Amino acid sequence: MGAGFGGIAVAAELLRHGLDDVTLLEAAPGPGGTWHHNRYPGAACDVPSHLYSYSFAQRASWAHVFSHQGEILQYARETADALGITPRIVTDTTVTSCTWDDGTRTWTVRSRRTGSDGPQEERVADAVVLATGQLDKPALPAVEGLADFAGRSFHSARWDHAYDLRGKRVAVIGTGASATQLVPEIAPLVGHLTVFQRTGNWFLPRKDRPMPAALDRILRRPWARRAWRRLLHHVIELITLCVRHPRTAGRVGALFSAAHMRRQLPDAELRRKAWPDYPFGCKRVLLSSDFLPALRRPNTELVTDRIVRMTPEGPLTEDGRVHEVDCVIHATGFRTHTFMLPMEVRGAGGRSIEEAWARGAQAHLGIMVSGFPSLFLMYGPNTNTSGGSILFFLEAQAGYVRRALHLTRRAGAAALDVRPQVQEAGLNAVRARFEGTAWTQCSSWYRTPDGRNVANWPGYMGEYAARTRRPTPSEFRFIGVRVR
Ligand code: N01
Repeated sequence: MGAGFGGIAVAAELLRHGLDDVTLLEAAPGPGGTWHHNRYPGAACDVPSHLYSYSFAQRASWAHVFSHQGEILQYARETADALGITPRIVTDTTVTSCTWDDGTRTWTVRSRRTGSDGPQEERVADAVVLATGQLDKPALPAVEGLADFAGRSFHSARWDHAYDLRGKRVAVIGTGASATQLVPEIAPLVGHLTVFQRTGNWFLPRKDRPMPAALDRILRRPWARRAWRRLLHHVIELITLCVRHPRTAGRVGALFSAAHMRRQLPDAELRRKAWPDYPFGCKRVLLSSDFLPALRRPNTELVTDRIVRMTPEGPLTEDGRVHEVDCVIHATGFRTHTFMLPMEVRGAGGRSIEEAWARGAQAHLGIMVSGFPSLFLMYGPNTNTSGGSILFFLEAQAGYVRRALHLTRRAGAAALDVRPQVQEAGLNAVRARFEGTAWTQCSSWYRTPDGRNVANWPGYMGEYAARTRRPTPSEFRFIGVRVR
């Protein structure tokens, strides 16, 4: 399920290893996942393109050091085409349920045309992979009276390109990674821009520039690309080093970030308002060299008073001010702890994933949930990264899925299920590894209201690759006898 980068990664891995009866069901009209949906002005990747790309489908050349949304979407499409995945993608198809049958030892996948309540289609599968992402369901701010607003409003991930922002009074709610990219783009167009910030952020420099010609020439050589990727990999792991060691490396990261922010915010009052009040790396560190300068524009105001209600004219803040605007843009992130839900997923004995996740989303290595045989998650619980490339994690997961399916074949079984004690032990290790890290020191989309981090991998990318490289037969219960 899903033909974003996760679905494409797993399909590529399976096809490459001769598991070729693969179908991808995609709710959107085309592949690309988050890069299909997020088309706000300035949408780009803050991970350098040579790392934010598959190791098995390296591009000879990228137009920018940090690619823009259009080029990344194009890359996803081109990869799916080149590897024979595109004809296997069934678009406009929303999966409503996946049900395990204890008798036939197969999954029944029900779906219907996206947006319709018409008849359901049914498919039977030996294994299912849920590659629906962590950041697919836009979240609106929990502000009373949102529907009362009389102007235009939309979410950053569902940008209304038909709405002309030129000369308008615009409010942007939120100052996360999406807002950071879109604010500098729209600020010069709009009449007035009000940016509502609940919490300040740490910033590191990121210049949006075309790929330097000399570097591009060098990187056209495969060996140079491999070396460059390796270098980027290690440089980017420094962010995780800072998060893992807030008292040492984290302090250095904070000093570096503070110097960048001070340079960009010479005005003491604006600097005070924008400054974060939590340790470096607790929330995602934002890579931008143009967001803070955009706040200094004469037509831009940063508001840090809390929004208490939405009125027909615009947001009302706690100081009693109504900020009259024509348009409200919700750059307020995603509902992140629900993963594939509201899809109905029922495993052995008819147990639902909600029951299995009554204490919060959890999965062995973020990939397998005990009691749900031959069901795999891509970008599942505890596999997000604060600094690295998600594509690196997706490739590790794709490899794990393929190896698990091969183990099943080799065992002559119909399916495999991770043992509950293996999942529990892995989860305890993951939880223990968060202790003492910056992630535990503020609230963020990574954490549940009771403070558990269900989104992030607590270590380095390399550790995750090592942990997922060899699924061992003793970790699983093999079920039934293979008949096909
Ligand atoms: O969402 P977010 P995002 N009043 O949840 C604020 C990935 N990504 O779409 O910090 C005022 O980070 C909220 O405030 P607070 C990346 O993994 C990657 O920006 O909760 N503000 C926050 O500022 C990222 O982490 C790229 O106090 C309110 C903002 O809304 C993830 O997507 C680019 C509010 C939400 O920030 C999500 O990023 C973009 C309220 N009532 C995104 N409610 C790359 O470049 C919420 N907020 C790869």
